[in-house]
Amino acid sequence: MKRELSIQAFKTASQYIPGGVNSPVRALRSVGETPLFIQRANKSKVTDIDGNEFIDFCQSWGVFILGHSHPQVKKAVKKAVGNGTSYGIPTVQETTLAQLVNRFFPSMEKVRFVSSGTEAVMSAIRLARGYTGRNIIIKFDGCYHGHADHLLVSAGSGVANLNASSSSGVPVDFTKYTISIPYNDEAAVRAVFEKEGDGIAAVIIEPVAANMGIVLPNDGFLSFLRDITHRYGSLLIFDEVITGFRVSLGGAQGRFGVAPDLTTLGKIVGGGFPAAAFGGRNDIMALLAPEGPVYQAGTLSGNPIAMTAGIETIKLLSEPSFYEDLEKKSNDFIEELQFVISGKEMQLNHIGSLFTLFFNPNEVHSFEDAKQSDQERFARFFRKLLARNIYISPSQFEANFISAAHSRKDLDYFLKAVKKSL
Ligand code: KE4
Repeated sequence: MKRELSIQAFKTASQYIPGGVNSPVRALRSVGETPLFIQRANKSKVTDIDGNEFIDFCQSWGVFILGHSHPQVKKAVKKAVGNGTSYGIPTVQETTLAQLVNRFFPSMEKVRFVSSGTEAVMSAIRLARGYTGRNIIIKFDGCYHGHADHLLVSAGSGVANLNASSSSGVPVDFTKYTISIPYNDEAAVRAVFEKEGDGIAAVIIEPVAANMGIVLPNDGFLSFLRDITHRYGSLLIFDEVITGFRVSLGGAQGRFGVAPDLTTLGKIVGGGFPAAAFGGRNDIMALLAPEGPVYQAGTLSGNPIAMTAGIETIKLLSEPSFYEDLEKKSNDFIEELQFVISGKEMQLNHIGSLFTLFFNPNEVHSFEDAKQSDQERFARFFRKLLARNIYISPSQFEANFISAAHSRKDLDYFLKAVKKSL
């Protein structure tokens, strides 16, 4: 496979951009590869600057549930750009997208848009602390909630590949109010509440963990968190940056029937543009400036082009049978993939159109379990798939995404390539 132009581009990029990338996981260090430099993307495929085409299961980290470059989204965005791209003055598009979010996430009685998932989570946590007057935040090992200082503790995703449990450059004091405990561990949650309960501002969780690879909540775990936070007057925050509009039109809270006090959204909600959101109960959101004393702001928040992309995307997702069809296609594919990996000392964790292949003989229900996986085997597997024109998410601690644009042919080709690569 000809890769010269990407290799050259990476060398040049590395002279001007740390690690040659604008987000660490793109550097493909954990899989021992040189990053692709992408020319264009369409439907299920990305094409690099050497002209190689790949079936893409990373999908800009879960943004493109419709597939890349959907014509209806593209058309609306092109039209919107004709009117200018940012005003720093309100537009009705922001209200329209807020109404759509509220319709499908009724727990989000009020919504505020920001430009990244990190910003959404950082703001939701400040709000939870402002509302409760408490400081402690409970998170779960292996969950990743963006790169705000106080959340880089036992985090997943790219942090999982750092040798420290969190990032350097974060003063110890900044993380003293962050307690990270094992995912799915009810006893650990109970113990922390018994000890610190009335000092706990919020529990934040990825209701389906996707940043240690996919790890599902044990039956009843989410409603357990709902009950215990109610009991102690703490808030429950669902970080649905990945699961929002992914595992159902109403996200994980819609699929599992557990309503948090605050929710963060990202990826799909911006339709491929830098936009994310946080929202929740009226009485909590009322504390946000300019109404209340909790400050939060952003020059490009609610950007009209991003809002347009989000609106068009959600309109398409809310068409009847979209999720039913995607779930059916995904389940058939998962069943066949399960068969392909049987006897290979691997685990396949999945829900809806999300899946992770763990190189691990044992089941994976926590970050500790995930970290037992054989990352070297994963790296070899990644490189073999890449050589067969398949791009999966480049880390054992990430999720893969099936979109409406992945054809039966794409999925069959993937299954054959997995069989050969194993
Ligand atoms: P961003 O700031 O990267 O937009 O969102 C942070 C974030 C928050 N919450 C969850 C559940 C997330 O998954 C993320 C970001 N996801 C990673 C991929 N697992 C982004 C990829 C990257 O870091 O380049």
